[in-house]
Amino acid sequence: PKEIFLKDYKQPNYLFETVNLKFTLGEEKTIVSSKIVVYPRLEGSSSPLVLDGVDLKLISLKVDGKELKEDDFLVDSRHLTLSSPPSGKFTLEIITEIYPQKNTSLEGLYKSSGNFCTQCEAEGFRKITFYQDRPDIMARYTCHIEADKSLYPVLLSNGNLIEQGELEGNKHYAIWEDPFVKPSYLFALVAGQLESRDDTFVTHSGRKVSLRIWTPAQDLPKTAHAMYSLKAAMKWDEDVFGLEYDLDLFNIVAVPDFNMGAMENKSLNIFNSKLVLASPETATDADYAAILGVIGHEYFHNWTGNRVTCRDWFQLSLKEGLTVFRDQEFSSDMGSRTVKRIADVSTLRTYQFPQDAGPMAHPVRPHSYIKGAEVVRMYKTLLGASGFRKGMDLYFKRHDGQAVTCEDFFSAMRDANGADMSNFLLWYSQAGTPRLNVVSAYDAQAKTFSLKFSQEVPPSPGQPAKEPMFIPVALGLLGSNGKDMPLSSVYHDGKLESFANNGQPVHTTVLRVTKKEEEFVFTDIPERPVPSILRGYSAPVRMDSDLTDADLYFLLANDSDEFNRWEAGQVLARKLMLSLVSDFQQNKPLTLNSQFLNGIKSILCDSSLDKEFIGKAITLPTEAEIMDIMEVADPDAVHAVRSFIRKQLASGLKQELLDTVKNNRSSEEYEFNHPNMARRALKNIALAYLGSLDDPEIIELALHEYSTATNMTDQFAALVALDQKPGKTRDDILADFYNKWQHDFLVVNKWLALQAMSDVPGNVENVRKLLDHPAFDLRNPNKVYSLVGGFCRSPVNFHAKDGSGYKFLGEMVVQLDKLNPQVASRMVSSFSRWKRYDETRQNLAKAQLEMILAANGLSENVFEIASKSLS
Ligand code: DPP
Ligand code: ZN
Repeated sequence: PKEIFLKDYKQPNYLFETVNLKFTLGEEKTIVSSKIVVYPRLEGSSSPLVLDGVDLKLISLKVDGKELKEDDFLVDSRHLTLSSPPSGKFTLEIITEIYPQKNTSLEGLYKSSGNFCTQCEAEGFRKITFYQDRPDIMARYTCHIEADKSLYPVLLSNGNLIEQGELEGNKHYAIWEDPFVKPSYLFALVAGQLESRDDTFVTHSGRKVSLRIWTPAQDLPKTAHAMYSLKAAMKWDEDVFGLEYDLDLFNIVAVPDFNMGAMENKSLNIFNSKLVLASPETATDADYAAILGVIGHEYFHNWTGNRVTCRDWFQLSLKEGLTVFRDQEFSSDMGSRTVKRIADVSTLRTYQFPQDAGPMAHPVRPHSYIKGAEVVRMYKTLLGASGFRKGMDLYFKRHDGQAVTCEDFFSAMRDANGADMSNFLLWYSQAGTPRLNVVSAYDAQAKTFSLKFSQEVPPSPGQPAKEPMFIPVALGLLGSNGKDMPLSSVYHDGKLESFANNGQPVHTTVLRVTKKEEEFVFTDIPERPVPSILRGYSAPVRMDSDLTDADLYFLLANDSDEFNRWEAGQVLARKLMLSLVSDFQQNKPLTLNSQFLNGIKSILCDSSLDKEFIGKAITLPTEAEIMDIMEVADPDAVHAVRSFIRKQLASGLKQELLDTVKNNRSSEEYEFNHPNMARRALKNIALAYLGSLDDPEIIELALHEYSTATNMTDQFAALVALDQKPGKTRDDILADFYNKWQHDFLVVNKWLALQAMSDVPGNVENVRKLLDHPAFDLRNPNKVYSLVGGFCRSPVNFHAKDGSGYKFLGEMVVQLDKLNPQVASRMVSSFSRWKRYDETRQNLAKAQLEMILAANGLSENVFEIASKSLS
């Protein structure tokens, strides 16, 4: 396979005006008839028309009503080429046969648990019919579906239902028409035995929209939270961005077999059931929060993705970065902004930064979701909320109905604000995480405080040398009383800028760091301040500074920016963990300094703080985060050290943790609201700490919490606490949990994941046994993500020095690739960081990658990741 580059983009020679699809859904095969009105982009030009098509059986091909002769076209395994189509506008009619029942890739049209559904992003439509399957081909669609009435009573597609009726032989049909132009990746079809939860939403301008969430009948009671989330999202997008829904009907369908989380098909979102179905008894607070965020995300795509779409797949961040940012903001407004920011930054550090530093490093363009959202956030940081809104308004005004690029988004932001954002676009093209170093100096005589920034972007594959980036640094200065000092002015670039704000004191400012090295000197600073730098994590960089431990403890106790309070604790924890890792590697005894324990204690016992924030602030950085900042990642040492600190904190703060558990139990009914969730979160983090102790009293406590829990959040947390120690109690409780919940596949997936992620020595054998458990099925992505994906997240077992973990993953990837290349390629990416480990592990992982690459009939998805990882 040949790699495709952004610079190779060419406008299509032919455009499509209308697309009429007809599906005859059957048990053996499905017939797809497609009638497309085609015209050349440039009048009078003639060139071959090349259509994409994979795994299709061509039955008939007509141009302007006439069947084409064999010499007039060419079909190979990926394309259908018409060598000399008519020179003007013409009608192309194609009939193909497909086999959705045999489609285990879950791309294109497939059958899942008895129902038909589609997944077309990015290139699934070419598995349905021959088409120019690229996002810059936007057309108006109708979709006619014909199927057995008893097996498939519900027939759905995009847009409005314009006709339906009965047919002979117990069949029926429905015709859907989508008035908006769309690219093929947003096409969707669903047919099956489904029922809906119905509601309505009246838009700002008075349009009454029918909302329907479709699931098998028995799951309907579990869709209440999804409906609540949808209505909240619709309201929020009107309030914050002035964006209204544009049709009279909005459908969501939940399916159990789905490669990703969800898909924003125009007016017919298709979701992984995991992100729709919830009840207090079966879903945790984290599930509820994820549902809120993803329902919002897919809904927000209606404007950012669907009305304005991507020109090509290198522009993925145009819709994903922007829409992830929008869903983050939505969740922040619905809960705690600081806690949401902390959670998002942790994700960035655990998943994105490691990738940025490895062979799979790529810039925001083509396809980094989370970093793309950080880039959008920086526009808002630089332009302010109202400037950002102006930019969004201009973006829609200019590009509604178009397929555009990241530069178009940038231009709208810049032009709407007349802003100078010179090298900001580098965020889209330069891969790697910038390093920002800060050195401070106080001049008591001149009463100035200087901050010297220097930045560097590490080399990445194909990009050996980098330019300096445009880094917005939000900053405040704390006085010795712990309060923010008012900022009056700063010298920079030979100019004195004052922070005038209509006579109001300014406490946080945003510095624009754009050069390799540059200095900012604050004036009128009466005493040496402690700087709070990168407030709210204003740019996705790795920052080093000359802040002392004392400064960090001071920020942890006092910073008015809650994010940086948390961050100060994390920096301290990272330093501590790295130094203990080095002790561990030198066989020195490990000890925990009392200052750290006291810092955690004072946060834990500070009743003025938000409980969810406390939970975050007493949680140590993940093992993946620490491995990412080590010269050579040492999973055993990192795991030993993190477990050691957890245990020390648990024994040193046992009473405080016990009190936290007792004082935060809830007796009332489950509610999804911030205070209740925060209380559960804190209680359960305390319980998890306690679970690290070898203490019969704690086992009693956890068993008590388990048996008295009235919701899944509390029940699962108790299970997690008990899962930490191998033995009979653990085995019994895991068996009990399965017996209770075996009828509910979403709960069973939690049970699989918990066991897969376990640090119990030699766990690979248990995981292998679970492959044969009736609860497991290699064809269901969620189960694979739980069991195989979960296993790869356990540093000790996945990276076991005997190679057993790598061998397991190698075998799984080869098996999975035959069924579902997308799922297999997600799994293989756990190998992509193999060079970060010691030589023994490197050789073991490399051998598995080579074994995978040597496998017969390897998919392109897996080939790409495995070969890039090795290069
Ligand atoms: N476009 C899809 C989404 O935004 C891909 N997972 O969720
Ligand atoms: Zn998305």
